[in-house]
Amino acid sequence: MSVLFGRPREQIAPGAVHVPGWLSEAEQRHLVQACRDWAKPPAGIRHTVMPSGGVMSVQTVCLGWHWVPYKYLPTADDGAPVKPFPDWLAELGRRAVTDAYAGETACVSEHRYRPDVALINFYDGQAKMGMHVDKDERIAAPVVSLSLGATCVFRFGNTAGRNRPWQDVQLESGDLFVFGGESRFAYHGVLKTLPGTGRPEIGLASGRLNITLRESGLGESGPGESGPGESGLGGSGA
Ligand code: MD3
Ligand code: FE
Repeated sequence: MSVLFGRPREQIAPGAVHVPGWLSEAEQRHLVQACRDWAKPPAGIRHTVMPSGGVMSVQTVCLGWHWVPYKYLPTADDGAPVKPFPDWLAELGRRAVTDAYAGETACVSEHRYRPDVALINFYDGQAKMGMHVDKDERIAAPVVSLSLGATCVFRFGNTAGRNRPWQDVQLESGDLFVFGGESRFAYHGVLKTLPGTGRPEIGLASGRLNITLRESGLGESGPGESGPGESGLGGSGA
């Protein structure tokens, strides 16, 4: 019954798979509580400042590595070490990739997904994210996106540029989206969140959280033991 009326699992482009309602309500509650803990200082949630001096309307907290445009750092803006990326979150990411690509041999079926960075974005009623490509990771592993709370209008574009063609997709609380293969370096953005779609039952009466899981390609041991300075890849090399 529910499959007739619910939103079906859909591949919107090669490697870009939307799985509506992937997270149970209990999993969503657990993730919202975890995000509240991660948001606390030190190395807490903040508005990212762009090189232009512009300030993103979204608020972001990072796990594993700290993202600033356009690189990953071992410490946050306040100088504190980035919070660790927990094993249970990596396991959730692996399950997400396996489920999204179930029945398909392409992309990453043989590959053992090992995310080491999470970017957690909070959208208030006004926040949005312009069209962009995520290319600060050094490997092309998929990005896993988990949506919590208010519904948003997500725009998935193309790899050639920030203009048409694009597809607008509503992302609701509990939805999974995996972006791999040909879709990994496509332009995308968030146009708006929809008023009145908060989810008090998961602890998010207003606003939207999006968790993205990524593989940085910066090395196995994380910033604590082997930061960008030792990888031979980061910094100016001077
Ligand atoms: C497609 N976040 O954090 S999630 C981001 O809802 C970001 O907060 C949006 O774009 C959000 O960079 C969209 C969906 C998403 C995330 C990463 C992608 C789509 C992607 C990377 C490559 C292609
Ligand atoms: Fe993105």
